[in-house]
Amino acid sequence: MSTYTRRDWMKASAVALGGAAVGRASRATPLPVTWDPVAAADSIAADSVAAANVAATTPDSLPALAPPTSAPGQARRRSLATPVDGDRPNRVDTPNGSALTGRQADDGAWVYHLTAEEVEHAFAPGLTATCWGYNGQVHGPTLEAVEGDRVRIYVTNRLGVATTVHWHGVFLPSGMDGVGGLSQAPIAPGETFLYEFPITQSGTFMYHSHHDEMTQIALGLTGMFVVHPRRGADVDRDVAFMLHEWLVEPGTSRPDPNAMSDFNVLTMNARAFPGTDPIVVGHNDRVRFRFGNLSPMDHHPIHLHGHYWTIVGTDGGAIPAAGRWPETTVLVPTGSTRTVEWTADALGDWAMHCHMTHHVMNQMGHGTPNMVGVDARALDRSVQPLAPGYMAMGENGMDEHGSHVEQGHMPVPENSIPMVGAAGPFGYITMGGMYTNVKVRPKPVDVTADPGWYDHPAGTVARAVSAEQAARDGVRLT
Ligand SMILES: [Cu+2]
Repeated sequence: MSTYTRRDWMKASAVALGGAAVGRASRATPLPVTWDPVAAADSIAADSVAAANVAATTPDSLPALAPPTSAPGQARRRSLATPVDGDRPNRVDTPNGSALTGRQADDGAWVYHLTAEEVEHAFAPGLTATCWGYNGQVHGPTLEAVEGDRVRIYVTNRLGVATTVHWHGVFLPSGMDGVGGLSQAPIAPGETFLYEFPITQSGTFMYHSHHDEMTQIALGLTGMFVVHPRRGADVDRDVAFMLHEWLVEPGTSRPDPNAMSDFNVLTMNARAFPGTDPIVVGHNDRVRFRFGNLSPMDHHPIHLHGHYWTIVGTDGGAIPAAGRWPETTVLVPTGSTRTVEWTADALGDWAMHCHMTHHVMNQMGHGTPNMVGVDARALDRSVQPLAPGYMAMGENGMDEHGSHVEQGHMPVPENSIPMVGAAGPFGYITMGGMYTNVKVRPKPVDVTADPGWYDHPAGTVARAVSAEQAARDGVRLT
């Protein structure tokens, strides 16, 4: 990534305008508007957009969701490929998502088309909801551009209400900034608006609705916006994650935008574990992870096991080398991006997750009484005649919930998933929500398919020991 100041941007814009002098006195310089967005938008009826050589980008189907298998070492291969639309090869993987790299118009501008619409979205097997997204997907596709591009982004509104799009972190003319009522008229249902601006920086940015944000962001109208530097060293893997939180009451089918604290579905690229695809990485690959957070209320400390990373950028740009530091956890504040880079030098299956423990739970009932340490058998016996199948949860913590559901001992409400996890190679993985597995494998590695669980070398797995074995090291087990 390169560092690009606002002054650089003004300079580049001035060059585009034919070399008008830019300096302190440049505030009066006209914005680099070389087109008439109002006239352009007026000329485009929503139904004629496809004919205007703009891609229709609704995917035919979302990537398949399959629950993990439990057998150790058993290969579990499913496609992790990210659907891409555009003229250029994409460089960023968006697990469980898609990418738009733009179509080049005759005048050299890169053309994108986003359609805001209602989407039936699967957070994980067994949990779907009616959300709002772009191009048939929650969240919208990752827009990829290159520093120096001129982008022309058509936004069609197929919602029943007005919307706008804000290009979060991107330098642009104020009138392209997408704040309904302030920067532009809201895009009415059925209308298509045109956003056009030069891209004069590189880094990790986002886009999201900026009209009735509370409702529209809560329902999913967000996406990542990645700008690659025109030149510079790159990494072997470049992966984008949008973090988000939702309230989907068990048995309901629409996220509740009024939630302020009791979120119960925590997602990476709009999937909750076990619905998240693992990230497959080649041994010793240089890897870049880009985290965006458009959760309504919460920050997320994202933690990777087995490695450390360096925090190299935010939505404000690249961090100078002298200001970088190593971490295993990066705090991604809401409304921010954080870009980290690391070397995948340790083979294995590594957890990556939000470290807020409630954020690695699925649809946890926060009204749950504290049953830890309580023997609930008598309670179960007295309630079961009234509610067959009733079982008090939580006397040993929450780890039993998912496995009880999986074994059929316990039902979950309609359209909900267990509070935790999925079967892993050694038993139950007691994590849900904002969790995924990072799988580092010897090269060459097929990063588009799940390689299954790691085959640990002999003697490298933690194990139970006898009192006799412990005694050899002077550890007395009585
Ligand atoms: Cu979190």
